[in-house]
Amino acid sequence: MRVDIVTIFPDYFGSHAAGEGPLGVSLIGKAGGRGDIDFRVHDLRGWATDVHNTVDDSPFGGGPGMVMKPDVWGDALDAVAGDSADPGGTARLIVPTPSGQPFTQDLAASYAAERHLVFACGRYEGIDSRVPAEVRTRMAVDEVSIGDYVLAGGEAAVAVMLEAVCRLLPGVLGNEQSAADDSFGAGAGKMRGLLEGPVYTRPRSWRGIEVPPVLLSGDHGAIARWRRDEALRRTAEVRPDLVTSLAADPDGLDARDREVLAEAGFHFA
Ligand code: JF5
Repeated sequence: MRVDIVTIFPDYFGSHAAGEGPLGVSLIGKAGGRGDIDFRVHDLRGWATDVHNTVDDSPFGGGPGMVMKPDVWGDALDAVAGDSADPGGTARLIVPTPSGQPFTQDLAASYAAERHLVFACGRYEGIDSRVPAEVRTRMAVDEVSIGDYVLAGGEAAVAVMLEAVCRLLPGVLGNEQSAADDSFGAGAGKMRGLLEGPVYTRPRSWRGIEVPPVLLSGDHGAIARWRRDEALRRTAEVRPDLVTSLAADPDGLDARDREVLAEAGFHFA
C-alpha cells in the first residue's frame, strides 16, 4: 500500500525511515520497515506560489480564523494523487474534519483494502470546500471525523486512522486473531458490535483479587458465554447506543443476551 500525507507540519510525522514519530514506531513502523507500506510525507508549502509560502486566507463572508487556499491544495493533490502520480487512478483521498462521516472499524477495513491512500491535513478553519468537491469528480474523497471534538489540525487524526488501518494489513499483526476479536472486531466474530469485557493474566490472585473462577474451569462453552455476558454488561453501561443497534438487528441479540441486559437494568426501546 502507498500512503501519502500532505501537511504544513511534516515534522509531526518524523522520519519513519529513522523510526521517528507515529509512522516509525509500533505496528506502523514495522509495516513501513518491511515495505508493506510506502509512506511519503509532503510539505503543503512546497505548492505555495508566493515568497511567504502562504497557504491560507480570510474566509469569504467574514468570520474568525483563516481558510486554506484551494489553489495550493489543488496543485498539491494533483501532484500526489493526480494522473501521473497514480496511473491506475486508484487513490482514495481522506480529509480529517470534525464535520466528516464517523471513522469506524468498517471504514478502517475498507482503507486496509486500498492500494493508495492520500491524507490531506487541514489546519485553521479548514480547507476551501471547493477542493473536496472538485477532487471528487476524479477520485473517491472521504471527509472523515475521528470523534466529536476539535483538533488544531488533521495530523493527529491521520496518525489515529493509520494505526487502525495498518494493524489490519496482512502479516502486520503478530497475532492474526486478535485483530478480529477485539472491540469492534471487523470479522464475523460473535462479539461484533459489543465492547470487550474484562481480561486477566497471571497471577490468579493479585492484591487479594481473584481471577473469575470460570476462566480457570476449562469449560470453553461456559467461558465463551461468560465473556459475552460481561461484554453485554459493559456495553449496556458505557455504550447503550451500541446495544440499541444490536437489538434492532434480527441476528443481534439472542434470548440469553436479552435476559442478561434486562438484569443489568437495560430497557429496550
Ligand atoms: C481539523 C479544521 C480539520 O479536528 C479535527 C477532527 C476532529 N474529529 N475528527 C477530525 O480535524 C482537524 C481541524 C479544523 C479541519
